[in-house]
Amino acid sequence: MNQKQRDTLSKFLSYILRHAPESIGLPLDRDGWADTQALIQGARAQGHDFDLPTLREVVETSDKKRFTLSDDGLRIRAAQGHSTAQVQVSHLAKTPPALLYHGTASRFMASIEAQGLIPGSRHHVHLSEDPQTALAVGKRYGQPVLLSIDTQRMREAGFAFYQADNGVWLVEQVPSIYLSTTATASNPG
Ligand code: HQG
Repeated sequence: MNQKQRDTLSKFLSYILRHAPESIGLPLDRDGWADTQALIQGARAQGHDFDLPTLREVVETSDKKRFTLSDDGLRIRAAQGHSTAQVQVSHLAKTPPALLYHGTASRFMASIEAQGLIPGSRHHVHLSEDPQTALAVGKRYGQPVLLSIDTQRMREAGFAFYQADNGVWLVEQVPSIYLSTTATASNPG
């Protein structure tokens, strides 16, 4: 399988395991797990033909470790990014580094200053330990803006942080008082 084929399958898996499992009749449990054979069969019925070794290859080569396979290969889930109401992953609350980052686009900033960061259609706001990763996420939507989040003050105010299998940090929302704009090469502050 070449990189382009892996990307196509990865996008399909993100769609199914985060957003629309019902589109192939696939049940997910509350923690997001699907039966791998049911996934393979449901996908095949919709014209997406792959086997377990191929699935394993996509999981292992995913740049953001988007998916987790159980050790026995029987179950698979998306690490984070869900919007489907079938899933409510019980992530463990964990103490994050003092600063986390969120990348967004300049056109969203007026709204973010007014409302803070809100999850949109997903279940959480996604934060990164790494400013470069956050900036790359922001670039998907336009002129990128890097925001840093004062997690210590948020924790003092009672906000819980969670970490997904792949290291992405999750929080329900970030009120704007905890946000600051960080200067970058493309955004000199
Ligand atoms: C913005 C990628 C207006 C927010 C990454 C973002 C991530 C607001 C967009 C994962 C707002 C939501 C998620 C407000 C937030 N007003 N806009 N009040 N609050 N926004 O895609 O964080 O490649 O749902 O800044 O690694 O961009 O898909 O979230 O621009 O972990 O595996 O609303 O996607 O992973 O967009 O990205 P998204 P995101 P994958």
